[in-house]
Amino acid sequence: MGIVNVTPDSFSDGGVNFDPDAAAATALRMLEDGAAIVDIGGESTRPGADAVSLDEELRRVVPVLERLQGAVPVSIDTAKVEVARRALALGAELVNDVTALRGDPELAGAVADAGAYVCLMHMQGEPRTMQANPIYDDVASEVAAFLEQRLRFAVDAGIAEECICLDPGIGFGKTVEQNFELISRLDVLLALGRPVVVGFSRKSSLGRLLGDPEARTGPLSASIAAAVAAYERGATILRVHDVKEHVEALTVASALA
Ligand code: HH2
Repeated sequence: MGIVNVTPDSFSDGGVNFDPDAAAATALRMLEDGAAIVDIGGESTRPGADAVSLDEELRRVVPVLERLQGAVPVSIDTAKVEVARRALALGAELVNDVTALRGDPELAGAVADAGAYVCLMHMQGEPRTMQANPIYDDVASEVAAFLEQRLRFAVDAGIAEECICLDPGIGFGKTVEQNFELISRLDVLLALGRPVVVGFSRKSSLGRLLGDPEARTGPLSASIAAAVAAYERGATILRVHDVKEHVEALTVASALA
C-alpha cells in the first residue's frame, strides 16, 4: 500500500503531494512501482497534529480521487463519513480509518452499504496527545483485545468479515519498545483471523532505535527492515512511502520464504 498524503504537514512527506497533480502523479508512479493500492489521506495524524475540517479535507482529496478514478486502486485514509462517501463514489475500494470506526458514528454504515473494505487501526488516546505517556500492561494482548472488539463492532454494523483488515497502529500511542514488540509478537494479532496491515514506514521509532532520541522520522533502510520483518511474521499489507524499494525487498524476501 503506497502512501500519498495530500497535506502540508504530514510527518515525513508533508507538502510533497499537496498539489493534486503532484499527488496523482505520485500515485500513478506507485502503481507502476508495484503498489497494489494507494492510500490517499487529507489529514495528518502525526503526534501533535490538529484536526482538519470536513471542507478542507474534501478540498484536498477530491481533486486527487477524480484524477485517479478508474486508473489506480484507491484506499481513503479518513475518519469522516462524508469524505469516505465521496471517495467510495469516486471508486475507492477501502476505507482506512485510524479511529477503527470510533470517530464518526455513521462511517460503519457507509462502509457496509458500499460493500467496501475497511482497515481498523489501534490507537491509544488521540493524535494531539497520544505520545505523551502511553501505558500498557501487555501491549500485544491489549491491542489484540481492542481490535477484536472493533472487528465485532464492524461485523455487527453489517460489514462483511472478509472485508476487514486490522492494524496495530505503529506510533499511535506507543513507545519505541512497544512498537517493536507489536511486530515481534504479530502472531497475537494474526490469531484474530484477519489480514494484518503494518505501517512502520519512516516512523520516528526507527530513527530513535538507531540512536537519535529526538528523531521525527526513520531512514529508508530501517523502514524496509521493519516491513520485511513484519511480512515474515505474517503481515499481509505493508503501508509504505517508498514503494519501489519496498517491493524490491519484499520480492526477494518472498523468494527466500
Ligand atoms: N499511519 C499513519 C496514517 N495512517 N493508517 C494505517 N492503517 N496504519 C498506519 O500505521 C498509519 C495510517 C501516519 O503516517 P503518515 O500517513 O505517513 O503521516 P501523517 O499521518 O502525518 O499524514
